[in-house]
Amino acid sequence: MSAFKPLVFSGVQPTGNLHLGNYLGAIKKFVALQETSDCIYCVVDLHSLTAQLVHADLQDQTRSITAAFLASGIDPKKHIVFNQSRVMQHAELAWIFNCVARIGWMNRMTQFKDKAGKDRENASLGLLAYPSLMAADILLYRATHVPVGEDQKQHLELTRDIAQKFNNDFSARIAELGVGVEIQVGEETVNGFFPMTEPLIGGPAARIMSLRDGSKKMSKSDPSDLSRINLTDDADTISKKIKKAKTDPDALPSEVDGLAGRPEAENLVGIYAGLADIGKEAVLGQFGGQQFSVFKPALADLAVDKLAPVAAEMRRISADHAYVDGVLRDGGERAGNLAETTMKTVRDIVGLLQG
Ligand code: AQP
Repeated sequence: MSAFKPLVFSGVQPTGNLHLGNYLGAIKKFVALQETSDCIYCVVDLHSLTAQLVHADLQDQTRSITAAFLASGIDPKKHIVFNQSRVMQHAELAWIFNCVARIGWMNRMTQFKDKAGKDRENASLGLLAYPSLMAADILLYRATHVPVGEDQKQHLELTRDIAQKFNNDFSARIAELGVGVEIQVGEETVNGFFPMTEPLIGGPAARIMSLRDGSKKMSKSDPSDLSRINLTDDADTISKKIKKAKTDPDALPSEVDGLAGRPEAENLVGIYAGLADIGKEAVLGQFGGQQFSVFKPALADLAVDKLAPVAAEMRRISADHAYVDGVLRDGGERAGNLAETTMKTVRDIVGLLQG
């Protein structure tokens, strides 16, 4: 009996231009984790169908997210980069998890409530079952760690609930087949097939907010383009958006506590910290007591400095369809082999006839 092998998995939807929130909250962490762990990074194209079923540029958006991964420094040879729909086992395991998870669990998800709005009865079944597919993405590789932004915390908790219920419901069969691993669940040690995956959330940029409203997260679907910095924005656009970002009239405080109740100021300080790889304290150590007329140009320069090389590399890689498609094909084959190994055992555990 051995502990689960450490493995990182995460995904990004091809639903539009990537923004600074996606970059700082997720992709920068993906890049850093490559140094210490085996990583699988996925463009979750099946998930994107929950937002928009008829999608003329899905293929190009899939290539563009892949290009963002590669331009940011993800190494597709040492790790795995692929698009979800190439590995059909994601949908197969999601179906089994649909039968494990409870409708009440899905109904409680804040992302479902936000995205379905008032007319929940008219939302797609896919939108409701989104977290079940996400659990399948992660558990298909028995991933132990998932770097995500704070908005995904609840979905990660649900992934653990699904893993735990599967492990419980099939505990006798898992023991009979001898495919379990000892897992610590609270005080208890249980013998399970799926790990209790840990979310990796944190740092100053775990939740980047809209530049127009410090109470709303920066999002691809915000109708105002001024609310976000897209990875593809040019230097002038980045500077203009930061100049127009909502702030309050006071100078920056010298201590992090002084940001309480000042969401827009806190957001801009968090963005600076995330881009510069320092803490908010260090940013305030440098800019405490200064007005936004001083801080905003410094933030704009830093953002241009950090994002322009990524944007240029993204444009170069996106244009090379043969290269991007080759990376996804190769990653899909490697992911598919790992996925099939898991699914053979899952089918045995559930009792499906195969072979
Ligand atoms: N504002 C954010 N701050 C920090 N992290 C964020 N993420 C998203 N927004 C922020 C993280 O980016 C990763 C990929 O996100 P996604 O595209 O798969 O899903 P999403 O959360 O639906 O992204 P958007 O841009 O906010 O899209 P819409 O507008 O559709 O809601 C995830 O790790 C996410 O946490």
